Formats: sequence, C-alpha cells, structure tokens
Amino acid sequence: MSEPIRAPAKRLLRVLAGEPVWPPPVWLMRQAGRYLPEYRAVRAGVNDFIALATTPELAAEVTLQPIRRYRMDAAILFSDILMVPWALGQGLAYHEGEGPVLPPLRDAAGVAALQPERLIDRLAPVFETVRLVRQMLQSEGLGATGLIGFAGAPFTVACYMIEGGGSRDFAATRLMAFKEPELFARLLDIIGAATIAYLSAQIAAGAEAVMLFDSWSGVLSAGQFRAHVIQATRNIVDGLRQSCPGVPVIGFPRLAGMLVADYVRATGVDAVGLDTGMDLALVRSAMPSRVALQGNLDPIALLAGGSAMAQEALSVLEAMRGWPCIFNLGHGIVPQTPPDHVGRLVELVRAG
Ligand code: 1CP
Repeated sequence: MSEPIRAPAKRLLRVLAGEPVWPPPVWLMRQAGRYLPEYRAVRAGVNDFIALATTPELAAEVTLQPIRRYRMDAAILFSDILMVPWALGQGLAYHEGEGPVLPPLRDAAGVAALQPERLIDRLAPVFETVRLVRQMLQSEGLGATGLIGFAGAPFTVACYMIEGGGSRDFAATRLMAFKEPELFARLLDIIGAATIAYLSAQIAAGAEAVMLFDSWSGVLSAGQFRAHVIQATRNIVDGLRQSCPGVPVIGFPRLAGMLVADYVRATGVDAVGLDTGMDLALVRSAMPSRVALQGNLDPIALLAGGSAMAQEALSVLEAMRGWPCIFNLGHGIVPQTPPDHVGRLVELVRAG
C-alpha cells in the first residue's frame, strides 16, 4: 500500500523545526499596520486600537491584509503586547501618535489589584480572531501561510506596566528591580503565568507557533538580563512545552548583544529573532545548529528602498544560506514605508 499523500509542511514550520529551507520564508514585524492604506481605512472606522484588537472580524481582516498583498509565509495575529496588562485590569489607552498610556504601577497595592483570574475571559475576542484567521486563510487559498501568535515577554510587559508607557531607558522599572526585588519578581511571575495561559489559548484556537517580544531586554545589565529575561522566558517555554508540546517558540530578546547565545541555550527557544545590529555570521558561529534565526534587515533600509535596500537585503540573505532562517526585519516596519518597497523586498527574497 502506498503512503497517504501528505501536504508538504508549511515553509515557516519546516524552518522552525530546524530545516534550512531555500529561499527562506519571509514575513515582517508590524506587517499589518499604518504603512498600508487598507489598514488605515479599517482603523479610521473604529474609535481606538483596543476596539480594533477586540473585534474579531476587523482584527482578522487586518491580519490578512499583508498576506493578500505580498503572500508572506507567515501571518501574525493582529493584537498588541499590552493586551495582557489590559486584560489584567490595568487601565490602557492608545493616544494617536503618542503610543500606549497606562496608570503607572509602582507599589504592592498596584500588583495586588491585578486580576489574573479574569484574563482569559477578557481576551476571548483574541482567540476568536485566531480561529477566524485560520478559516479565512484556508478559504482564500492562502493555506500555505503559517499563523504566528504572540505576547510580550514578562520583562518588556513589566516595563510598560511600571513606567506607564514607552520610555527611553525604563529607569523606573530597573529601579524597582534593584530596590524592591520581591515585588518585581511577583509582578514578573503574574505576567509569566498570564502569558502561558494566553499563548496556550492562542495555540488551542489555531496559532501554529508563538513569538515572545522582549523589545527592551537590552536595557539590562548581564546579571539582570539573566535574572529577568532569561529566567522568565525559560519559565514560559517550560510551561508551553507542558501545555502545548511540539509548538515552536520564537524569542526576540532585542538588543541582547552577545547574551543572545546564553539566551538561546538557557531558555530552550526554537528560534531567535535578531535585531538590526546583530551579525548573522557571528551569531551562527555561537548557536546550536537546530536553532532557527529570524531577522534582521534594517527597517530604515526598507524605508529607503532602491539599491541601498537591495544591497542590505542581499547581504542578510547571503548570510542565511545553509542555516534554518526566516527573513524578517530587525524591528518593526516604520509607518512611512512605501508599500511597493515591501513588494520589491519580498521579490528579492523569493529570487534567493
Ligand atoms: O492605532 C494604531 O494603529 C496603533 C499602532 C499599533 C499597532 C499597529 C500599536 C500600538 N500596536 C500595533 C500592533 C502590534 N503590536 C502588533 C501586530 C502584528 C504585526 O506585527 O503586524 C505587534 C506584534 C505588536 C507588538 C508590540 N507592541 C511591541 C513589540 C514589538 C516592538 O515593536 O518592539 C511593543 C513594544 C508594543 C507596544 C506598542 N504598541 C503600540 C505602540 C505604538 C507601541 C510602542 C510604544 C513605545 O514604546 O513607544
């Protein structure tokens, strides 16, 4: 009897399983967003970002927009890392052009007021979005596209919760970590447990891989990085191995520099996102061979376009040959990026 014919696994998932695939799969951080006119049109019809992220039909629609345009190899759930603090009951508002604002959380009473027991109910629309995206990909003939769920890693989420929004250096957060280590550890544990539950539910709804964004891990000393980035990430990877065995985890310890090798070995992630400053060849020489690398074109090269972009993209691509890699940016697309630059970039990657 012949073997049943199995559809070839999605390119994204093959790489996350440790297989070098050529040309590498491609998707871009913040691929759904303000640089796309069709995103701005949907965004203009809702009051605020939270309404968009908690209305499954709209969130699924904007998740699919870049896939329809560019046939990316992966869709990433349209949501935000701050939906976890929102669902924990910390207030959250997005002000046009200023980014997110939360009431700063600075003491034990603030931590005690968080409501982890309500998290999963409040985030139910996100799981519905994941289900819808899987259905729509299938019904629109985009079934080869992988679907990535995500959350912020505990340290970066704590940064926004403590600071009350974005910051240049997250000094209040680092100060709490030094002056009130027990309180800080309690907060990281609450966020960590919430993140395991949140990502497990995204996976149960249809996410095929998950990514942990640790955008501000690079503000810490090496010792604090090991304590608050590596340990907290390891706890999440361990939790997901239990609840969702076999589902790959991509870590993104942005600006981790030379600590990236320790991060990969100690956390057990399947893949690591590299920021723009990382040299792929150097990182490869320090990595266990099955760990996939994702990155790391400068988003400003994408904004520039033309031959400068092509040159940078080709040098990233060349450094990826022979290793399991996913082509991406080193950080999110900037809103001013002309959409045709993204189209040109995807063509370049696909040409290998
Ligand atoms: O109204 C709007 O359009 C607001 C802009 C916006 C968007 C499109 C925000 C506010 N968040 C998002 C979506 C988002 N955020 C996604 C969607 C999926 C995709 O990539 O297409 C993802 C993965 C995120 C993750 C996120 N949010 C991170 C981690 C990645 C990174 O960029 O470092 C961070 C730090 C945030 C916080 C946040 N949310 C929004 C803004 C403007 C910010 C940054 C605030 C700051 O630090 O200044």
